Amino acid sequence: MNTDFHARSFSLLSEQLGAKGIKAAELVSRISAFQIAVPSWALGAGGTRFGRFSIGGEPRNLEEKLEDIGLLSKLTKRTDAVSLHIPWDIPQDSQAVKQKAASLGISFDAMNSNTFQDYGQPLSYKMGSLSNSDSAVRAQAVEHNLQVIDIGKSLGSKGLTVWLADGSNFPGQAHFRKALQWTTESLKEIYAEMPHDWKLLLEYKPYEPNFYHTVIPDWGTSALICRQLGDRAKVLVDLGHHLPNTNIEQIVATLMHQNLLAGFHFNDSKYGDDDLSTGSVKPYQLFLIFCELIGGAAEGAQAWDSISWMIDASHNTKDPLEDLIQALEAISQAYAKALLVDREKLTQCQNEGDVVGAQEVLQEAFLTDVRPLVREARIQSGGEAAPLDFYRREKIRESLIAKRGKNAQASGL
Ligand code: AFD
Ligand code: MN
Ligand code: MN
Repeated sequence: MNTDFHARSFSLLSEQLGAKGIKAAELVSRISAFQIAVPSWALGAGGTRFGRFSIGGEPRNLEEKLEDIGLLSKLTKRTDAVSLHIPWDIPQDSQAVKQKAASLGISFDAMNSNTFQDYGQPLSYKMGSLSNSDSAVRAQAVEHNLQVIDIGKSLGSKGLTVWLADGSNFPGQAHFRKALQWTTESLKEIYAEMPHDWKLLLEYKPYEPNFYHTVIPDWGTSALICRQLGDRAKVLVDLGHHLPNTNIEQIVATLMHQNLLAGFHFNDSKYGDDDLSTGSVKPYQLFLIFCELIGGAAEGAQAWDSISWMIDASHNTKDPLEDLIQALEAISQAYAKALLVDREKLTQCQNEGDVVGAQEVLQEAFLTDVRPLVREARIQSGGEAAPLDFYRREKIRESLIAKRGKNAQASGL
């Protein structure tokens, strides 16, 4: 990136924004402060049930995953936390892992439990976990979540994300109400043991891996359960966990209205839980979600700092680190654009029924090229002006392959 080009584009944009009474310096500091956690499982090539294509140089263990996130943090200055998945990321020595992470400027975001696979535990989760009709399986799944909390406590995490694959594939297979009741009772046991400075992020998903029903299929069911657990249980919105054309920005507004938004798993999709790079398919939707977040926080619906931000994407085709560089950029751009919305004018248009005017307010912000702001935030924080160019110019993937091997498999199941 030509620094002179950046200086000129940043100064021109600052002037344009200044003419609207917007201080570029303030935007830059808000963008710099906005950090997004990276999931440990996104650092290796993803896969589908139709196969997985290794990228080479993937992390082989938790320490190497932390190194990759440390690199992302150094280049982009947009991430300072990792979200672990247990049992994929069981630390052999928690203190050593914590020290390694601290040396890289990485903290531990919410922990993710896993009762959607069998990994040698005594009782199978094939017919469900927290919702299983066998109380012994439910007890085992509760115990697993408590173990995940214990590991999280040793690392300094303050959150437990629960996503359940529980559901059924055929009509008649499950008892809808009993499955929901057992799930709620099991979550109550987990919640009761959770430290008082932790929060439970309850994730919903309409289908997959079960294709007839999922016990927690939507934001409403998650909210109903959270209400029965307590005020530190809130709803986690994974962008890919909605049926096509769902109005996600409305869900975000509704949850904030009840102070029930736990946070996000950012990704993008065309059809289902495709786990594509955030912002690669529906950037306008991502912008509209940030409009609700910024408006909701500004109007006191829910505090910005009470919301967790994390990417949850992983797929077969991109270099995982390049994918994450693009995702972090897209999230920062959507956030920056949403900060430009003239909310006073928007409210006036809404009150006056000026539909065209309201769209103009949103489009004015969305169509502003905010890359100079995001780049300035990166540079001022000591990051690279153009992280992707740097990553390729310095042949970082090639050096990871040389160090870790061509077909290293990310640790995980
Ligand atoms: C899968 C699920 C869900 C969960 C993630 C990590 O769909 O998004 O958050 O695995 O457990 O992507
Ligand atoms: Mn998710
Ligand atoms: Mn998912």
